[in-house]
Amino acid sequence: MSVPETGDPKSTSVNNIEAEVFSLSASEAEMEATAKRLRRHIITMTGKAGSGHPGGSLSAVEILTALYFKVLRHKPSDPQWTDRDRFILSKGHAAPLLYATLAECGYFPVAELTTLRQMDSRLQGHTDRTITPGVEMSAGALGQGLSFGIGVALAGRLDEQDYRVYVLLGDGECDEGQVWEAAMAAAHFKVDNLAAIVDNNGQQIDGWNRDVMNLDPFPRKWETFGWKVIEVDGHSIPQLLNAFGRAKQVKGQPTVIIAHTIKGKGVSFMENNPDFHGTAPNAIEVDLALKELE
Ligand SMILES: Cc1ncc(C[n+]2csc(CCOP(=O)(O)OP(=O)(O)O)c2C)c(N)n1
Repeated sequence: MSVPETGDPKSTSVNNIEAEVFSLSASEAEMEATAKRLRRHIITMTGKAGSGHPGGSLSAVEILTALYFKVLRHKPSDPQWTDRDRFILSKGHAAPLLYATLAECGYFPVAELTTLRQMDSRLQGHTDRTITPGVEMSAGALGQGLSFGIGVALAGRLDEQDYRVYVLLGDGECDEGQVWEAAMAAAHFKVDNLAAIVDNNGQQIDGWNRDVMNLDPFPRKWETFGWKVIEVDGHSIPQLLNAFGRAKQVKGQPTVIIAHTIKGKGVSFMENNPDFHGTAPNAIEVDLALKELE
């Protein structure tokens, strides 16, 4: 068994890294265990930093677990590998989740996670592709990732490469006009090597989307923009894996997976609580959360 040079062997051993190309053999039980570790990392990292975005990181844990531990073709020892599938985090404030996932895969040591948001750390509050191994797009200004992903997908088509592109959007982010311009373009150009995933937790920075700017009827909007729509329970790894498999079969149009999730999922006092959108847990809350995540 070979573990990527940059990784922490203890944290990656359960993920069964057999070869240079990241293992696709993680079992459902291993992925559930990984998801719980990711949640613990998110709590620990944001708690230590005293700032950050735990709510929208916790809601997308299973989405990233399914992608990074089963679906994506990627190589943690070579983040720029030309043939890699591309994962683009458009909702860049969920950086703690992406960093935790990349560390668990072995892109950099798990110990580095506690440097979140420190001066000179590679792990800043929002993603920066120039400093963090495995990060594909610098993000934080919402609304841009789908456009970026279409460009990456079209480049792959022009270069006759068979990689696939996955873009994770927030549902509140879909209040941004640029998302719909991108949605039109992806359908027009029949970008079928791209799948968008919406972390549909119903909330954004100020509360419920339906009160801030209602997106309903959300699936129908995507459909009428020319997308294949798949709806799943975004906390069910089997449902997510099934959706990613179905998306690969879709030809001639892009696919959106609307993943129904709960903001703050896994920590009782954070669930559906917009107070934890952009506020870190304090020391007492960290202890309580970690107990719930044992
Ligand atoms: C262009 C832009 N406008 C405003 C913000 C401030 N902001 C940060 S997160 C957020 C809410 C995003 O909601 P959603 O996409 O649903 O994220 P989630 O609930 O999944 O964390 C807002 C408005 C921003 N980052 N970028």
